[in-house]
Amino acid sequence: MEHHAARRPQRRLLGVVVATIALLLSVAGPAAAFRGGSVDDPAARNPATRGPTGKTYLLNNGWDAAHDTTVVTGNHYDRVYTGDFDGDGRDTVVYRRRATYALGRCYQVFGRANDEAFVGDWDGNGTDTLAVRRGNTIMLSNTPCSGRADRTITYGRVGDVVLVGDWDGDGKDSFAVRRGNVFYVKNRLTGPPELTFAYGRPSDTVLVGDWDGYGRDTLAVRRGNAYYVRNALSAGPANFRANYGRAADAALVGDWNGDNKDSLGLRRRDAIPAPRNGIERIAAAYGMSVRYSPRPERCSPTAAGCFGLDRSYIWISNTRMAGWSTARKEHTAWHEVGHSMQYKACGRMDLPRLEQLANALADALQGTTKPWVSVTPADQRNARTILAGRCPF
Ligand SMILES: [Ca+2]
Ligand SMILES: [Ca+2]
Ligand SMILES: [Ca+2]
Ligand SMILES: [Ca+2]
Repeated sequence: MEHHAARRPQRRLLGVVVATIALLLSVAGPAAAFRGGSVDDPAARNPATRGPTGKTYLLNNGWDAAHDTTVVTGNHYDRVYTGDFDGDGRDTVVYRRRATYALGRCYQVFGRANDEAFVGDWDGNGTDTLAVRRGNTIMLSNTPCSGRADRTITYGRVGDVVLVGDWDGDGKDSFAVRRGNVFYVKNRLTGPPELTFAYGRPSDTVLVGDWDGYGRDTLAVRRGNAYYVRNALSAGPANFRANYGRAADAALVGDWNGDNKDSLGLRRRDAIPAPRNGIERIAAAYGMSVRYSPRPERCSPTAAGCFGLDRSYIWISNTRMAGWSTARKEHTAWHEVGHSMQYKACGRMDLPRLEQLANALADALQGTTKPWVSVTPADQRNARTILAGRCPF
């Protein structure tokens, strides 16, 4: 279709993932690191316990039911962002490991592992760059691939949900704070909010995008697989509703084809067969399935179960587990889930006391009071830090 809006001097946009339910939100508090820029799912603000999984991204340039592009990137447990990091007018999906961001043109090291990260075009030059938030301080970079912040500002309150968008269409992104279903929008990086309005419900997932291509970002809310899109920053009915994907998909926002209109992308995990036992149910609750190995040495000479970043399943040896109690087998499944949380929280697997910490996580997830053999109080403390969405190392 002919595109009639003047081409904006840039593209903003980003959006990050997050999905599903948060059983453990109560331990998360406001702390955790990661909702990223323009998508906020209140049920999934803790990146370690309920961050989405999958490495397949279905990008749709319109609002029909069929996606236009399939992208596979990163591993199943990476945290991802979207943005136009090379300034070609198209957004791409990039992943983050610890404080390193794989932006395509470079691996940018910026901020710290527990920082919340945002993507935006802060200076309006057409290229998105990163910002990180620590407490109520935001450090902005306008220099692609640089590890140094160009500007530091104080913004909102610790624990606020911060969104990014070009609210006034001047080509520069700025922030908004979400408190419940009230949005406080600023078009400059400092000063009081210029616009305050209510939209949707506090429990809604909110997405930010320039849906109509007129240059201004507005909101959409998601309920299940229904998206209610509004083209004005004000209370009022949705301009349109679209159904897309599955409720279990995590949503991303971007202008994938460079037509100046933002649309949806979905992060889809691999299919999980219907669980047939306790181990499979535990895995499924965290986006994984279970495969069985006839040989006990399948993963390593000592491994009973096996977790890998390159796979969306737990590998378990029935041979090795023969004669084990159900509780011990299920502990193994929780242990492997613990490994996925270690990675989500820390972005790496070469952590101190990796196996003992996974056992401490398994204990905590099961609500066990008696620690698993060789789990120390320090392991338990580190497990609590991970369950709160932060890396303890
Ligand atoms: Ca691009
Ligand atoms: Ca820029
Ligand atoms: Ca702006
Ligand atoms: Ca587009």
